[in-house]
Amino acid sequence: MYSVRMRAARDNIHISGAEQIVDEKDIRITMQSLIERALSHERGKPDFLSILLEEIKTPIKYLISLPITLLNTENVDDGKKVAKRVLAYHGIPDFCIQKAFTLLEKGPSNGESMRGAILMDMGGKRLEPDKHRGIRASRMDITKEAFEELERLLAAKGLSKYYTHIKEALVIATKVASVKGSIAELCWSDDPFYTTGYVASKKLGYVRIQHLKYEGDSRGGRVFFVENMGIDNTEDYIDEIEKTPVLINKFAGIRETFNFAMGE
Ligand code: WAQ
Ligand code: MG
Repeated sequence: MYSVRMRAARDNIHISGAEQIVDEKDIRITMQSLIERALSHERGKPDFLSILLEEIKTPIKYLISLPITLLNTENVDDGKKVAKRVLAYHGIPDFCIQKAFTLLEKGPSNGESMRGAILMDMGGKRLEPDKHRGIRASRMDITKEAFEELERLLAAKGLSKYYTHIKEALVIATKVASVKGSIAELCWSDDPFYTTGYVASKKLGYVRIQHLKYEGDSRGGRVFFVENMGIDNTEDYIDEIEKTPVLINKFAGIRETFNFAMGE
């Protein structure tokens, strides 16, 4: 199988990135669709586009997706409050949560988006070696069968419009949650009109939260909250997030809760 990865930027500012794991026969069509995406992104036209093909030579790790929980919040205030409570439920200190929100709200790379994620330990320390690039979860995808199941259940909830965003976010969140050292992930999009985000973890699954930012805001990002770790373990952690190939071959389903019990 092959890993196909795309990223696009303008003036060295991240516009979009996406990737798939495909059979040899699907290489061309996959590259074409990724190029099309890069050239028609709502964040703007790239002046740099990279597309990369690599045969996967290490064993693929197969995972069941995190289950999705839908939280319907009223507005941004409400959405952020809920996201903070879900993070706090994991034992993440308040000052770390606050720092993560401030970073994403301001644009984590000098007011702009990073290509990858912030890595934050429980002392609030940022562990990513390059604070402009961040840590990029990579070499992962979902099988056709699992995706069809996801599609079917999303359609039943009236969420068909959001297939692509949800699929890709669920794939990243599932991979990140599976890596030893991960506590939880916070994410909202840098696409100006995509205001839904999530908190995800092994413990609670993928908690989808509407309204994590205002429409028109092109600041967003990801924070991977991790246990405190030494330099060697940080290197191993980053290596696994970025390099171990992962395929999700089963979708774990969707739950709907309005009254999320968070142990208060
Ligand atoms: N690994 C690490 N960080 C990444 C990756 C990756 N593979 N891809 C993107 N990021 C970071 C980067 O800083 C982006 O600026 C930021 O995340 C947002 O990326 O409806 O669309 O692709 O349930 O804009 C979540 C909600 C949508 C989906 C997330 O993120 C839903 C989204 P985007
Ligand atoms: Mg984006």
